[in-house]
Amino acid sequence: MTAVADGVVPYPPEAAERYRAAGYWTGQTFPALLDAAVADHGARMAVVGTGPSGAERWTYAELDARARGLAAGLAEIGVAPGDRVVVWLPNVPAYVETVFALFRLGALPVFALPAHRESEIRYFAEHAEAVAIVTAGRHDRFDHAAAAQAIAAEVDSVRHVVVADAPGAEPVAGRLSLSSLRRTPPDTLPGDDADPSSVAFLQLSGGTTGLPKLIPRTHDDYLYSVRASAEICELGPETVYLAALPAAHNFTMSSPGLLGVVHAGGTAVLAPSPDADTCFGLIETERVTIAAVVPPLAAAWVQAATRAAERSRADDSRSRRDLSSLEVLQVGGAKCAPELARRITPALGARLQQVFGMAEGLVNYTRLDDPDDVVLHSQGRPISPDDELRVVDPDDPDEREVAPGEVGALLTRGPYTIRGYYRAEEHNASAFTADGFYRTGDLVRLDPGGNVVVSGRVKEQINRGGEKIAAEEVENHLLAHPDVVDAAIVGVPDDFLGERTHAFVVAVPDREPPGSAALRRFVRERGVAAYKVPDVVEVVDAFPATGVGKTSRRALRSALADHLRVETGKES
Ligand code: OOB
Repeated sequence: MTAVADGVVPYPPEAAERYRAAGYWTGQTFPALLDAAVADHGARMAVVGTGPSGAERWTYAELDARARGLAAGLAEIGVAPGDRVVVWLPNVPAYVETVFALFRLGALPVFALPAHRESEIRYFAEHAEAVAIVTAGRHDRFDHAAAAQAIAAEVDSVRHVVVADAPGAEPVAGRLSLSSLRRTPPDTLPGDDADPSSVAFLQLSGGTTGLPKLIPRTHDDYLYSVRASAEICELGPETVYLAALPAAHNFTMSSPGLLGVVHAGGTAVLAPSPDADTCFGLIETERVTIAAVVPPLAAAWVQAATRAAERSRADDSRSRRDLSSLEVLQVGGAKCAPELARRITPALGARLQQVFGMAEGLVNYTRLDDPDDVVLHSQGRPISPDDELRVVDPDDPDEREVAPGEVGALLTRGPYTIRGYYRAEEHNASAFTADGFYRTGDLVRLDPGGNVVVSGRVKEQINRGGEKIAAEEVENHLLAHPDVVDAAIVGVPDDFLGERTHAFVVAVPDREPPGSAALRRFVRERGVAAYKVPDVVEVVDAFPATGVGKTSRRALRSALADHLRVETGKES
């Protein structure tokens, strides 16, 4: 198996030196992060959530004992330092335990989302040469464990499927139960002396091309962003953070997220579902102080709180959830419209913080003491004084910067932004500049205070309520259908999601064209995350000519989007 470092573009030595000298990279590792929390806050509550055997509450000392015990069990079945392990779990306490167990072992989590399906997980396992998949049993009406077993049978490197189940559950052939792997916690484990400049895990990118990319993050770079985020968001031991979005997403993990909470010695509450009912209940009972959501979820929470307020005015006997502990609601992952932003504090009583980040690195926050205008109309400013942001003319081959305040494509480089995707030499050549700036694909302008205002994107990706869809990936799935000769996906403005997907398909001539429902089913049955299944599939005779000679996919998609706007009269 290839060592992970082989596929990683390292930070240039002089940049690394500068980031160390500036005090950003401190040499802290993930095991050391947990050690510090245990030393300073061992008896405080670390994780609250619902697992397969019901409610769980673990202090830092308990979390650590579990993680060490599981690390020992994983070592026993042959998971070794440097090995990659796909973590495909919903928001359950075992997620936190597994991630820290892998860190303790010096093994690298490969983070997958619960919504991912066989097609994505198989690719992550293959590309990372994972030795194991840790997953749940049935969740969200889908048998994750059975899918993981099918993948293990196909992918040579995958030797184990570990399922987070209730202790004492019936054993199933071909699976290991996570609870049966727990051993007496040993005192030392290989990850305890991990090299802080080495890669700690592989995170996922939404992707713009056929396949999602893996993002290698080091202990040094990632933990700098975690500590600095915790400070910007004013986390402390009294913080109670609600993880409403998937725990493995970069926002939930580190902005400041679950890891920021560990750094601060606070409590992380894992919501089994993001809906307002579940989350409002948890906010009330756990006295949650901060939560992170994507814009459509913020809108759903605002609506639910507003309705509850109206009901309680009409009928005093109806009980209304007490959300008064909630100080901050972070909104990010997709653009938060000012109209939505304005409704948040009146409805939920919490301050709004906008977060514009990316798994590749750069994260921007509006600060908690920013004036309303900044909080409502911008996506904030970078974490670090050494985050370099260049706003360039997207049509200029020399990528010259636009005039201050003008809209352009955002390029960035800094102490926690990667220099390349994992094992993706060809893609890296276009995704990064020669001097190491990441081409984010976002169109932005900077206001006079240095705050970023996101206005659109140049990348070929659809942002469906924070869930990222690479147009090409879905087109390839449609093209696999025997009756399809061409396919193009465009984003259509949507009041709730920001964007939804519309697929145009050209069918094989002289045959009954496949119906829209059949094509959607076809994509779903290829085992992709449900959010990637096109919302609408439209079969057309031919694609419009784009007038650019050799058809560029981008020109084609934009022509189709224009055609849709004319048809529906809807402006983007
Ligand atoms: C977060 O990370 P990813 O990797 O899922 O997606 C990154 C992309 C950005 O390049 C941008 O296109 C979009 O998501 N985005 C936003 C946004 N936040 C992210 N677009 C407009 N406004 C925003 N506030 O989505 C992510 C990672 C860490 C923290 C927060 C979000």
